[in-house]
Amino acid sequence: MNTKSLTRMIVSGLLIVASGMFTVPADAHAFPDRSSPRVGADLQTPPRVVKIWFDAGIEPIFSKLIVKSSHGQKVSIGPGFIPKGQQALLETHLKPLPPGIYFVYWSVIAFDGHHTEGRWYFRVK
Ligand SMILES: [Cu+2]
Repeated sequence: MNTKSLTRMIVSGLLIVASGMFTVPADAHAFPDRSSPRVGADLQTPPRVVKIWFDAGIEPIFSKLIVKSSHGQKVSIGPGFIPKGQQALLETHLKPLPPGIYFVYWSVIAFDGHHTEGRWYFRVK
């Protein structure tokens, strides 16, 4: 084997290793990383928005964020949205909230096509 073909073999081997390192794991579905308000928060001032930051990119058309009162009345405006320039932030605006407990329902499809959803609450004093 001459030097040229040996070099070619080593280079192609390195490329295979490199592409393996940057492969996104198949289980990279999206889970909440943090939120505003925080999960279970007791708030003196009613929030005007709810934001959830995810640990992976989410699909805009399939991702939903809805907030309901403890009586099941929807208090968020629209289905939730991903702000321009963001990939992993889901947000919704809220109607003015009287004191009470509010449930946040989220449902997203990650870029890998996997669905995750959950529910948490916060309280306005
Ligand atoms: Cu996944």
